[in-house]
Amino acid sequence: MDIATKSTITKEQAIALENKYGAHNYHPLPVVLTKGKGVYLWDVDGKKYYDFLSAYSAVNQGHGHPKIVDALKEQAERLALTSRAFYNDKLGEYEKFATEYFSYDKLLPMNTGAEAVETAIKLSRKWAYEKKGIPENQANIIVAKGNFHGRTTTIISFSNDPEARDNFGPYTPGFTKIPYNDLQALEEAVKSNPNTIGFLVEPIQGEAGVMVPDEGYLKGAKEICEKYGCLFIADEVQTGIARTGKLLAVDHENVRPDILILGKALSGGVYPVSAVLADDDIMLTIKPGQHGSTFGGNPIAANVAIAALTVVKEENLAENANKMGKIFREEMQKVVDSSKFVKKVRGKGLLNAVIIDDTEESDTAWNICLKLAENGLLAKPTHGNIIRFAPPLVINEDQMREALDIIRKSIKEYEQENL
Ligand code: IF1
Repeated sequence: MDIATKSTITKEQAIALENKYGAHNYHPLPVVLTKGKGVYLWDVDGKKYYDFLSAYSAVNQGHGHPKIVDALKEQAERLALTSRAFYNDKLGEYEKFATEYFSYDKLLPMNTGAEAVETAIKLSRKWAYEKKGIPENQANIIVAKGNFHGRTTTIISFSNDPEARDNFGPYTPGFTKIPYNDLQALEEAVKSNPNTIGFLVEPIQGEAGVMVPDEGYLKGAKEICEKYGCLFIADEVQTGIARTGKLLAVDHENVRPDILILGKALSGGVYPVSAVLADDDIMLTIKPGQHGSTFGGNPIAANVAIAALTVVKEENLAENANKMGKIFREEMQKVVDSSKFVKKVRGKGLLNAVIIDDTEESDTAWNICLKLAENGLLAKPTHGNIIRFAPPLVINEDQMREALDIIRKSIKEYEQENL
């Protein structure tokens, strides 16, 4: 099957167009992609790559999955959007499907991850004022340093990344930052402020460099929340939908969040679909007219999400992520042991990072990613010395071993050129 068809414009033209007419809010690797299938991407020159980013874990089910694409096409042709001013015949079906799938009473549909995080913040505040009796405008949410929850003004207000935050103030109050992976800090923060209403956390911090917390952290955090009557709010936008080897990353510790935030791979990446899940006691505090979105819960999103979640179960993606992730870390650990240069591999399932022995400000990770691209594998640095490796979860063992060959070869070449 020759999937790569010639693009109508060249790589240089495509990059020049973006540069001239697009805002400069990204610095992409100089690769111009035109096609994707499964774990592969093709650029405009027909060069084939392993996709080891998966659109930041949105494409867990692989590019162009026929079931998901069909769900998109069929629904687009039948009915795309009604707004929530009227009922549609797909949303309820999806809500039933997804709430049974994740075991919650209710689902609130949105589109992007940031919107879902915003929704969770609003929902927890509403609950806190109306059920917990917090005095007006005093609700406080605890977050972890190094967090990444999106790009809206409220969300960047509690980021500590200067890039994400600086010169975008004034900032939204009502958040307290504590160190990640520190239960004592969490308990002290909760105890010291009686207006604490919840703890918003990524089960593995993505942007921070795939920071996997100690075993027991999530369970401990949930217990502290329970003890003090505040909500455990899990942002599984990146870690959810089988990425870490379980359906949800919190499943590794059998923790059930009070509020669950999903996005990205909830649609398999073909359409922006996000959601907040919670039980009635919390969810029903938001009444008609108090929150919503033109596109949230549209029939395409609903149909696509059902298909995307079905694929995750049918193809045992969590189990495969677990197996393939083990092979990845085992093989990369050998590289770590034999290289002066590669310091560490860490991660869970197919959300992994390799740390290069260099400073955060260096361009080493970037240069290795250029080398990887040259050799046919796409990955993206996070910080100057960390490379994230997160292929679609449909990757098989032969593909994983071939990808590892490319990674080993690229690191070796880079070392030889730079030692
Ligand atoms: C970009 C990182 C990944 C997220 C979590 C919410 C959102 C995200 C845990 C918001 C989004 C993205 C967005 C992307 C970069 C990226 C990212 F490098 F910043 F950390 F995935 F690893 N919660 N993550 O990771 O979801 O509104 O984007 O749909 O370009 O900003 P969104």
